[in-house]
Amino acid sequence: MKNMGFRWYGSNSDSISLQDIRQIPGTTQVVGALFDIPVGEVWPEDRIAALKKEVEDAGLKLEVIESVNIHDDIKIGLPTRDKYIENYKQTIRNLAKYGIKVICYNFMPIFDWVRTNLHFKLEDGSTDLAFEHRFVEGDPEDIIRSVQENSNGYVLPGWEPERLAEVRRLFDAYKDVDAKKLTENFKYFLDAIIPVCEECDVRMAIHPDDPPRPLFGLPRIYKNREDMLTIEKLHESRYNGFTICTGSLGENPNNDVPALIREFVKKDRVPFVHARNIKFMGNEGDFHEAAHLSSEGSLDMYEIMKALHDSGFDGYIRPDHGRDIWGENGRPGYGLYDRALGIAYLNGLWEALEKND
Ligand code: CS2
Ligand code: MN
Repeated sequence: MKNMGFRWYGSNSDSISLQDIRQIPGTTQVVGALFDIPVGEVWPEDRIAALKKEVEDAGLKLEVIESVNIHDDIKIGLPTRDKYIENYKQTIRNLAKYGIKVICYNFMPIFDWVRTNLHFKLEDGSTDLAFEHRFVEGDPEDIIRSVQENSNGYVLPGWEPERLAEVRRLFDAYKDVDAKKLTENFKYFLDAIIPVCEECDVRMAIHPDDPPRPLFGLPRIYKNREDMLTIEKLHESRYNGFTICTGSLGENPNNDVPALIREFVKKDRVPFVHARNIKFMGNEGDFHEAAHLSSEGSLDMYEIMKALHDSGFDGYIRPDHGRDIWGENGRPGYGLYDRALGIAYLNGLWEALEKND
């Protein structure tokens, strides 16, 4: 696929080098970010320029940013949101100057993704991330502690220690924010930034809630097709787009991921795709992540790639999380080997689909 990418955390905080990425066949894009800029602040031009140069010097491209995170004051709807929205607009303008085409972000309160085990052991001895609902019935601080203690010393995206240290204050701040209020605050944000995106030709791609269900009493607004229909109408523009994360949406067995792809790619609302497989355990929506191959999980990755192919998808795609295999002990979910295998497989499916045309 022409815009196959690989998420990278930067030379200071990733054990994987740009050269490693360059050596994965058929990989042209680095999906990057400035992870050390505190959420809400403007991303400085010189830092964006330096990241872009580093990536390009390695023979790769930087056209997708994941993520420019949204300050909680915007999601809560506090008066201070306007300042953070202005900063966000400036970050969009700065990124546009350096050729960024897509910004992946999410609108989840407090937490980004949630897993209850970062080293879930599979039969073959590999490990991956898992979610079992029985572990999220208690205190959210237990989950935070367990994620932090099990991340091999790496900071995981969305789980920055400074932010989570004030989790009690955040829960309090969200107490009057239900799904309706969160949606209104989302519209306020989109109405402000999408005109800037149109001007600068940068497409926003919201990531689904992961897992796609309310957690700890916090609302979730991108869980399924209905939510997608609501979001696209909040601000009608191809710049108000979706990241279709096959794993996150697929974690709800009622979501028909290929059908969602067909519907929203045709409407030109999908600039970015995360391709990942998961395997259900039991009947309560518990799952562990799986190798990308269809036979290893519950999602049909061929049908997913076929849906992309048939609907003329020409956006950016990356494998999402991978397992830890072959003795690798990296940032959980973000090791080199299994994600590279994922790319080889996805590119193989794509070649077959193209040749069958
Ligand atoms: C990613 C998220 O690691 C992951 O699960 O998919 O951290 C993702 O970057 C955000 O939700 C998008 O902002
Ligand atoms: Mn994802």
